[in-house]
Amino acid sequence: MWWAAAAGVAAVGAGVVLGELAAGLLSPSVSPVTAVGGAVIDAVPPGVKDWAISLFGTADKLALLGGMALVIAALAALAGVLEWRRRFAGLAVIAVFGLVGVAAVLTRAEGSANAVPVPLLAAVLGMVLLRWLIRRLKDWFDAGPAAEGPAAEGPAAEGPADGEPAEVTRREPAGRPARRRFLQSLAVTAAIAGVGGVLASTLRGAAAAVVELRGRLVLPGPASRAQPIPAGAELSLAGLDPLVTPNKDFYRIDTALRVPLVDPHEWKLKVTGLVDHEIELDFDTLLAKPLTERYITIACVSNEVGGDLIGNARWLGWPVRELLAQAGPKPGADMVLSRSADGWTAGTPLEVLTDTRDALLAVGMNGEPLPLEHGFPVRLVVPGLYGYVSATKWVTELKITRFADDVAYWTPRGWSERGPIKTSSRIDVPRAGRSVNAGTVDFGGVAWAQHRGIGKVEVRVNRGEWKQAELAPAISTDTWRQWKLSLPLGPGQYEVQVRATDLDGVPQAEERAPVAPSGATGYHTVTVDVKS
Ligand SMILES: Nc1nc2c(c(=O)[nH]1)N[C@H]1C(S)=C(S)[C@@H](COP(=O)(O)O)O[C@H]1N2
Ligand SMILES: [Mo]
Repeated sequence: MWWAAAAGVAAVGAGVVLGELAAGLLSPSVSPVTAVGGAVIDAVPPGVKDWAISLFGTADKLALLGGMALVIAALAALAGVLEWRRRFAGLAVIAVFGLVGVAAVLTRAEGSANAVPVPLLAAVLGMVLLRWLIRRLKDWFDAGPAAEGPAAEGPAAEGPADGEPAEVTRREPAGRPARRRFLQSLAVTAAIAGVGGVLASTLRGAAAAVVELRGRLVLPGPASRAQPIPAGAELSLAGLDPLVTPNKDFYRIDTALRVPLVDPHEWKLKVTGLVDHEIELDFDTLLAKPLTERYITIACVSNEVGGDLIGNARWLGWPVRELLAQAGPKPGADMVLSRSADGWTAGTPLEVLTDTRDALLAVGMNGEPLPLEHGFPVRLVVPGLYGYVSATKWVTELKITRFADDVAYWTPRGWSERGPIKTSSRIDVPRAGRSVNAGTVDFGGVAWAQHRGIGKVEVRVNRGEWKQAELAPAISTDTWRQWKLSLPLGPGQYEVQVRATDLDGVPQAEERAPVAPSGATGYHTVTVDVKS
């Protein structure tokens, strides 16, 4: 029993620690353990909170974490014992752990969707390890009277074990290998927990420092305010994505296995290459510039037709064209190769960064400093281009160069050198796979053609006539636009399609194309079941 409890503690410990490690890599602002702790703090009645603060003072957080460690260890020991007694009983306890973690991460405000599966991962690891250890323990036990019995040696130090096998200490070698195998497995699991714990806390410490700097940062107000959102731009139709995407729901795409942790005080942006004056810009200098605030919808080239790798935010930043004007690009230059702290690069046409559009060296997203996952402290946001050729996060260098001389990260990997966003539209209501009642059926969604603007959205049923949808007012040509249309439909199954046309009168491409090399095309098509 004691060995089973030890197995529980080691297995759950390794799972929790690996979960912390995964979270530290994927989403440094969210730790499953801290999320659960935060949920506990929020849930505890004020009286208890005051009592804890008066008891522990400034060590209250440490006390909470210590208390959580004790509770987790106790439950883990219980899971071990239960699993020893009855297969799956302990695993069930760990599964509940995992679900509590998911719930905590989901409800944390600072959360990011990336962190949600992490507690589940931790739980699965804990379950696999526990199952493994208990199987080895059973093997030892089953080696029968020959074995020294799981309770014969080690646990004696921890108190008398009431295991029957302890009495039967016939010292035959048959049980030895099984015993050794169990102890080795337990040691391996404990080592995973130990090494993982050291790595996780190192990572967590570095992340915590940057998270704290970000938390203390107060961004200046904009010199040029965001365009007001016109009345009616957000349609009231349940199931539509919000017009402005909250940061925690914003899609995240990058090659960074570990989110770069950039201290804003150490951040510098170098402007190099074919310029009259090289520039080195630091964070305070950047914040002192007249900043522009704009709603801009960014999208990923990997967004499938109907996909959700797109989001609209209110960005705050310094127009890149002003920085480039100070640097003075030399004749012949046609590309800006932007580089991130972790070495990723994007190649953006120089003309796009010097024309009148609001390409920003952004520091703010929806009224906050950039989230770590979205490029803290500084990133590029360029209306009209897919992210892979423009939206460099954690940006540290702009090299003015020529497409003939430099290649960006994705270009040799099967993606086109230039990446203008293709006019597209999506049906969000009714949600796929959901059936609706016959009568008047509401359809709705979004359409985008950044920097050209959406002029028209049409819907057709069963390849019939295109019917014009109602278009919500646009925030600007750089943002997506919501649409809706009500159609009378009797019972049956229907194929519904949408297409958008930009303000130049060019409709989106009908021909289906995959995401590579330059973005998917084709009409978003959904099948709708109408019930009588
Ligand atoms: N440093 C860095 N910046 C990057 C990327 C990357 O891999 N590394 N990916 C780009 C891609 S492909 C997209 S679509 C956008 C996504 O930005 P988001 O994660 O803030 O939504 O970031 C861009 N900026
Ligand atoms: Mo992307």
